[in-house]
Amino acid sequence: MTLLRNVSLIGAPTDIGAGARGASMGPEAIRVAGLAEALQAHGVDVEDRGDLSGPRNPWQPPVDGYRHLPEVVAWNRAVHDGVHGILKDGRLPILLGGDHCLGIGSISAVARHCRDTGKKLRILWLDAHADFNTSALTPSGNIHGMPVATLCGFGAPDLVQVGGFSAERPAISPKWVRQIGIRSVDQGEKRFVHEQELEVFDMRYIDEMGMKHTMELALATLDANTHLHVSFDVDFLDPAIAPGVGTTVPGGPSYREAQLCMEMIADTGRLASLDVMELNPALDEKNRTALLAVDLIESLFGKSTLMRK
Ligand code: 4U7
Ligand code: MN
Ligand code: MN
Ligand code: MN
Repeated sequence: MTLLRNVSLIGAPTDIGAGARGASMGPEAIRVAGLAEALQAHGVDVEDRGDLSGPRNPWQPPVDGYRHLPEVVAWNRAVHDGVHGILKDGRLPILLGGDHCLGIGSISAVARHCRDTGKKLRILWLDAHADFNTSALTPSGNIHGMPVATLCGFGAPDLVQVGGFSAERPAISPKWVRQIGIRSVDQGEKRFVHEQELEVFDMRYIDEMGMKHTMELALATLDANTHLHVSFDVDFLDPAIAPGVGTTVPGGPSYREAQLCMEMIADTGRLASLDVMELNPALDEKNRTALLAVDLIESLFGKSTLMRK
């Protein structure tokens, strides 16, 4: 296995794009749950670059279909620069969110890095939601429901342009994305997902075909030149095991299904960047969701492979 063994943590303590307050406390909760120590115990070199900073959450209603657009832009520029700096140093960034609007900054940095280094980019989007809304489609105006569409060029120009991209030359193509665990998609959003031919392995698919088959398909086209980015929205998990998120949707992957998902990603040896998003300690119980996230991230870095050998 050629897993990158040099990891840099970077926190983005904000809930600027979310519909509930509290994801701003996510980075510290993950640190308290022992992420750095757990990865170090598996032989990973871990550096913590601390937290980025940005505007406070003014908690205002949407303007032209977006809540807090200027603040979301500022945070995403900071995340882009932070993540891009880590990649340039040859390390694997783990973005500690923060809400999922920050996937725009993180993945635009990864896309820029892949373009500059001639790597093929694959994005696994682990989430209960497709996050494919636009300002015209959104029922809430919350930008954490828009990052995938924005990265594909369908979003506010200031966000589409993070990382030097444009609507004509967006950061990513829908073809590079595999969504897993999806079970809540808004009506207009659903039409747009089909129109753009996003590859979605929803919960119905996982129920019928199993997580093993799902992950085999989702990981099928990786090769030695692939940069694999995982964007892990903690609401991917069933709320019975992961209550500490702002947007729970019942019927998510069980503990073992989630572990298998992470283990199969680890087995590819291609993981090169990671987002851990939407953890909301204000809604958690004794940090159990953060502890579970750490447990799953350990599997993503090969914990169970190590146990087998
Ligand atoms: B998350 C929602 F309407 N689709 O757009 C919206 F249901 O990052 C939820 O995946 C978005 O947690 C959830 O507001 C965004 C809603
Ligand atoms: Mn979600
Ligand atoms: Mn999400
Ligand atoms: Mn959420």
